Amino acid sequence: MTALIRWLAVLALACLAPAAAAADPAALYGQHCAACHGADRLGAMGPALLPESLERLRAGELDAVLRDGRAATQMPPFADTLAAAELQALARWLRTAPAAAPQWDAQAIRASHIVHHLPGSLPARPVFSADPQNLFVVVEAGSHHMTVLDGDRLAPIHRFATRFALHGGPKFSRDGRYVYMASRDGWVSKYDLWNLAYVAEIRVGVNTRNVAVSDDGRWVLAGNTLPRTLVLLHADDLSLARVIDVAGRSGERSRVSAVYDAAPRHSFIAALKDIPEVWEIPYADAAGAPLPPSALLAPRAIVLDEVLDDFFFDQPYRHILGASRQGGGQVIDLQQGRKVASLALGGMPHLGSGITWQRDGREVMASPDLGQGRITVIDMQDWHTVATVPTNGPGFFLRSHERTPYAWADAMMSPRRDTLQVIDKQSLRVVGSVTPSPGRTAAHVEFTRDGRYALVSLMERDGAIVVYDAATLQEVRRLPMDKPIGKYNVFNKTTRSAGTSH
Ligand code: DHE
Repeated sequence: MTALIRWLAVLALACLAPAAAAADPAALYGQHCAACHGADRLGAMGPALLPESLERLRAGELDAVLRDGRAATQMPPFADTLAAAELQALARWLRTAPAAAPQWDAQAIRASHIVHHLPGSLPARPVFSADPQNLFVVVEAGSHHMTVLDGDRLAPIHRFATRFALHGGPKFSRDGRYVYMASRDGWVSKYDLWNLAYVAEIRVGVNTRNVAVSDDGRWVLAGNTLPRTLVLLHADDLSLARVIDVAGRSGERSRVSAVYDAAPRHSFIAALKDIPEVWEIPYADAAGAPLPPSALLAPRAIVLDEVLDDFFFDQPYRHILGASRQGGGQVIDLQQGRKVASLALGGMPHLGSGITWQRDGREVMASPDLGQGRITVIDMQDWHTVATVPTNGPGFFLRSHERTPYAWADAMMSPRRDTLQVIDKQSLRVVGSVTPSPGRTAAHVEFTRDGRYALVSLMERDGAIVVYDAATLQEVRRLPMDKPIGKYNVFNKTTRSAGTSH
C-alpha cells in the first residue's frame, strides 16, 4: 500500500513538473506582454499592469482577461498559447509589486506630452447647433469611449475614444468649452467640446486619482497614488509646471486621496490617503489676483486627528465634510485650519457622492454609505443628524438638482443593484423607485440643466443611458451605450449645482 502511494505521488509530481517548470512569470511577461504593456509594466499601447492598476478587477477577472482576451481591444486570448498553470502564475505575478518601485519623474512626464492643437488654434465657436451649456459627457467604460450628448434633444452628437479606464469626474473649464479627464493610468487629456477634438495629453503618473481645474482656468492639478506626487499643469496646453512631492511633516510619503478646486477660496484642496493632513494650495489672492507659480509650491497643511478618505465641501467651500476608513466623520473649517465638529456618519461614502439642499430654511447635506443601506442627512448649521433614511442597500451616489424635489440613490453594492430609489428632499421619505432593467446594475444620476430629466446609467456592456422624467419617474428614452458609468452636465458642473459633485 505504502509503495503504491509513493508510486502515485511520483506520478503526480511527474505530471505537474513540466507546467511548473515552464511557469516563470517574469519570462512569460517578457515574451507575451511586454511589447504592449511595457517592459517595466508601466503601460505602453496597453494599460499599466501593476497591483495598483489591477486593484479594481474582481477576483477571477484578471485570469479571465488573460485567458479570453478583451473584446473590442487589442488584448488577445492566451488560452491556446499558455497552460492553465502558466496563466495562473502570470496573474499572481502581475498582482505583486515589482522589486523596484516604479518611477515617473518630471522628465518622463515631459516626454509624454502630446499637443494635438496649439492653444488658440481652433475656432472659438461650437461646430454643432446644440446648446453647449446643456451638453453631457458620458464615460463608457466598456470600450473606453466618451459620448457627447445633446441635453435638449437627449441624443448623442459625438463619440470618441479615450485613454484606458477613465475614472472620476471629468472637469470642465468655466465656460464649458474644455473638458479635462484623468485615466487611472495617469493620462490627463484636454478635449475641446466645441470643436470635438483633443487639444493635448500628458501622462502625469503611473496611477492617478483625479484632476481639478482652477476656477481662473490657468491650472490643472492631478493627484497621484503612484508615485506619491501632485502634478501641476498649465491648463492651456497641459505642459508641466511643477511636480510636488507629497510628504508629511515627518517626511513620510503619502498617496493622494483626491484633489478639488475650492473656487470661492481660489485654491486647490488635496486630501492625503496615508497621513492625517489636508493641503490647501492657493492659486490667487483673496481678491482673485493670480499668484505666481512659485506660490503654488508651498501648500498649507492642515493637520487632522484622522486620515480623510472621502470628503466633500459645503457650497461656500468654507468647510470640508469628510469621512475616514475607520468610520465616523469630521468637519474641518478651512478658515480656522482645524476640525470643528464630528459627524455621525456610520460608514464610508464614495468620493463626491453627497449633496446639499435647503430644508425648512436650513441647509442640509446627505450622503450614502458604501457599507450600509442608508442615507444620512445632516444639518449643516450645527452638524446634528436630521435623519437616517433606510434604502434598498449600500450604494455609491446620491444626486439631485435645485429644480427637483427629489434625490436619487442607487444600491449598486447590494442585491438590489438594479433599482434606484427616489427620496423626497423635504419629508425624507422614499417616494418612488425606478428599475431600468431587472437584475442589471443601474447607478449614477445626472440631471439636464433645467432639472427636468434624470439620466441613469445602466452599467452593462450592452447598457444604456436611461432618461426619466424627473417629476413623473416615467422612462422617456433609452440610449444604448457600452457600460456607461458617470455622466456630467456642463451647466450643472460649471454652475456648481448643489445636487451634484464639482
Ligand atoms: Fe470612483 C469619482 C475613487 C470605485 C465610479 N472615484 C471618483 C473620484 C475618486 C474616486 C478619487 C474622483 C472624484 C472627483 O474628481 O470628483 N472610486 C474611487 C475609489 O477609491 C474606489 C472605491 C476604488 C477604485 O477603484 O479606485 C472607486 N468608482 C469606483 C467604482 O467601482 C465605480 C462605481 C465604477 C468605476 O468604473 O470605477 C466608480 N467614481 C465613479 C464615478 C465618479 C467617481 C462615476 C464620478 C462621480 C461624479 O459624479 O463626479
